[in-house]
Parts: sequence; C-alpha cells; structure tokens
Amino acid sequence: MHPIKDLLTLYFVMGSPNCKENPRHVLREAIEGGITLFQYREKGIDCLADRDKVELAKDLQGICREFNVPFIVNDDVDLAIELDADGVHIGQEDISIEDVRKRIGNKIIGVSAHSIEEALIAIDKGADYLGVGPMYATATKLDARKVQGPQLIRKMREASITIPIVGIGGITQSTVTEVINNGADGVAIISAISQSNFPKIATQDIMLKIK
Ligand code: TZP
Ligand code: ICP
Ligand code: MG
Repeated sequence: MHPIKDLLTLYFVMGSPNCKENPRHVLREAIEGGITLFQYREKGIDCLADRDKVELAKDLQGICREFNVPFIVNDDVDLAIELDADGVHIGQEDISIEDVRKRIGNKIIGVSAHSIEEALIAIDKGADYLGVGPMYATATKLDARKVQGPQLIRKMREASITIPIVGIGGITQSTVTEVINNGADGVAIISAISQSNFPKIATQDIMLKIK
C-alpha cells in the first residue's frame, strides 16, 4: 500500500444517508473521478444497521478492491475486523486508540482531532493520521464541533506536528486549495461528492485543484 500521506490526497467519506443515488453507484463514480481512499461512515437519519449495514459495507469494499482503493470503516471496529478492512477511523468520543490498536494490529487508525492538544494525545497513543475539522460550516454532521478553519492545521504544523493530516468539514471545489496550502496532506469530503448530480465530475474537479 502507498504511504498514508499519499492515500489521504482525496479521501471520500460516505454512507447511504449521504447519497442521492445508490451508494454503490456513487462510490464507483468517485473512484473513476480519482479518489485515493474511501471511508464507510453509516451515520445519520435513516442509516442502515445490522445485516443491511454489513451488506452495503461488503459491496462498497468489493468495489474498492476492484480499483485498489483502501477501505476504512468509521467507528465500527467489529465491522472492520469482520470484513478485514484496511483500517478504522474513530472520534474523540469513541473506543480508545489503544484498544483499537490491540484489536486491529498494524491496520490504519485515523483519529478526529479538534485542537493541538487532541492531536498530540492521538499521536502519542498511536494514530496513523488525523482528521482535523470542521474546516468550514457543514450540514452533514449535525453534532459537528465549532468551525476551526484551515488555520488550525497551520498551527499544528507550526507546533511541529508532522503526522499525516486531512482537513474535513464543508470542503468544496472552491476551498480545497486553501486547506492544502495550510499544511494538510489531503482533504476528506462527503457532500461535495456524494450530493453532486455528477459525482465523477465533482471528484475530478476537486482533484484538479489539489494536484
Ligand atoms: N467530521 C467533521 S465534519 C464532518 C465529519 C464527518 C462532515 C463532513 O461532511 P461534508 O459534507 O464534507 O461537510
Ligand atoms: N475525519 C475523517 C477523515 N473522518 C471522519 N469521519 C471524521 C474526521 C469525523
Ligand atoms: Mg465517531
């Protein structure tokens, strides 16, 4: 697998509540458009549970495997282990990083961080990358923290934090460049891709702004 920094370039995050069409179709389009990493995040209104969640996860993982795009699971360590996913992304409120590491070994662990302090703790406990945000206002995560802006990533870099970082939250075609210019290795995006009428074109547009 590529170094994590390179995988983070364009990190697409989604689950069924984020999509206007079948999530399998949306993921295929996003992959054709050039995403470098995918996170299955089945959260929000009308989200799937139990066997339905597992079934969709397996289908999305199968699509990722066809195209060699690594597959990360949000929060659900059991699901990640059941599917032999490539990693897990956890928030500050979720299971501890040490416990995840014990359970998934050397697979990828991503952690959400909203301050320099949270970042330093996550690094100390063995995170492989950080998701830092929200960069901008977002309607996708109802319990999102207050907007931090790309300046938070700049401050982390000034504090000598060198771990791979993606910005997340409200990032669109028009703000990708600002996030990268403040020190992010990549961007994590839900709605600018999943809610687009043309997810492939939306993804290509975003990628053109990064490269
Ligand atoms: N964590 C912080 S903001 C956010 C998550 C999962 C939502 C990102 O979604 P969008 O649609 O890209 O703003
Ligand atoms: N960052 C990333 C990469 N994914 C998430 N689900 C999140 C923060 C909350
Ligand atoms: Mg979480």
